[in-house]
Amino acid sequence: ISAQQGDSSTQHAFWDSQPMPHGSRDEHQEGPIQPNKPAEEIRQEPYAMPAGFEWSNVNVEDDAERLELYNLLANNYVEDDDALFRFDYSHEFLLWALTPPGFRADFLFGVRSTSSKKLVAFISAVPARVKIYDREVEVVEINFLCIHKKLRSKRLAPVLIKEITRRVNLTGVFQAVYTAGTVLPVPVASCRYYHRSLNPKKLVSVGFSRLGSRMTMARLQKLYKLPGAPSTKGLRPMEKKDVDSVHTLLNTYLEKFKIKIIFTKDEIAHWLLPRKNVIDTYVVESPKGEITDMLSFYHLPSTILNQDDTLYAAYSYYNVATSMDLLELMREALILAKSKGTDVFNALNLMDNQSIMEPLKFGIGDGNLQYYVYNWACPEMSSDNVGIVLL
Ligand code: NHW
Repeated sequence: ISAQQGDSSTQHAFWDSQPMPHGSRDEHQEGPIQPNKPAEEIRQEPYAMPAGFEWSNVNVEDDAERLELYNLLANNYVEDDDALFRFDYSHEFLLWALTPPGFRADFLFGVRSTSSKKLVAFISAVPARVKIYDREVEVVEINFLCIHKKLRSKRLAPVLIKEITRRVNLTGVFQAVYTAGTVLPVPVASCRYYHRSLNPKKLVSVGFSRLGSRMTMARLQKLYKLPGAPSTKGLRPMEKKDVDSVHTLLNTYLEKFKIKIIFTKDEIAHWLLPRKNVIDTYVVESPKGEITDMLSFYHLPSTILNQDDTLYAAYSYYNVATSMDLLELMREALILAKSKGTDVFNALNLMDNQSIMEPLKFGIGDGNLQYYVYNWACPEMSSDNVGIVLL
């Protein structure tokens, strides 16, 4: 799924007022665009809401409040350009995505109607540490910005963004990373989604892919056929006892990219230990008991809007191959995803992924995913320098 593309040369009443590079990224000195402010210089009161609306933290660990968030997103979050599909983040997924080590209740909030108390908007921030070129920076990852369809184009999004910036700044953090399908001032990198059919018959029937003029369904199914089970010796689901090894393996691999997360061990446990229908991580254990490789993918289904059906999609997350080719490792990921009922496997052309796309029969998607760093100047980079996957 890709949201619509914007144009970086257009006027942005809100974004042009923000500490983002304007014009070319390369004209700026590397580092913060606006210097950090002491707490007493940061606005203490929440931004004003339009009459009839109020701020509200959303406690995602509470089943009833999480259901409200689930419903807001399931009905109003990201759709593809043709409005055929809409992301359907599951309850368990939202819990996983929004409660990593160090998460804060006041960074997960939205807007309610004062009279009905209905949740009509949301935004989230979770803490992380990233390295951008040679500098390590405390950041938040911003995600799940959503405004109810009936309240669109009323300039509510800038208020949510200013409010989350204020709350994050009050904790001494002045940078953020986020991704979007839209071009805003100014991306640090631009990645492309690729899609690998696992269930071509369903993908054609729901309009995700088309049968070419000289293609038959039988030939298409043959083209995308995969073995029923992986064949790599020592490949097994990641367990708690693997956290230290995976921590070393992944952080070491990520060193070579120009922007990457620096994971703590607790974060490795949170983000990678398997959770059913949310995140799958497999490791390869050598006969000597060493963890030599890892693969991971997360489960993000989409509602098929004109039919009462769900498209089951898996998204490539973090993969490290040292004892085998990345290509062979990713083939195992496809086989595992397929065995779990996935219809399509999606991957961005970041890290070393570009090399596996063609041989593993991925097709290029339409539209880019833009990467942003708030309040940070640095040169733009190509997608193969990106070592961060956001959800
Ligand atoms: S990207 C997914 C965003 N969500 C969706 O696409 C869901 C469906 N759409 C909606 O709910 C992943 C609405 O259309 C939204 C905009 C809410 C998108 N990022 O209220 P107005 C994320 O969650 C600008 C940033 O009238 P609306 C990442 C737009 O350019 N800005 O629009 C989120 C315009 O500004 P401009 C976006 O349609 C990162 C203004 O909003 C944007 O009713 C957030 C119009 O506002 C987007 N995806 O609501 C930034 N989409 O200057 C975090 C539109 O052009 C920054 N806009 O006039 C860092 C903060 C923390 C810093 C801490 C130090």
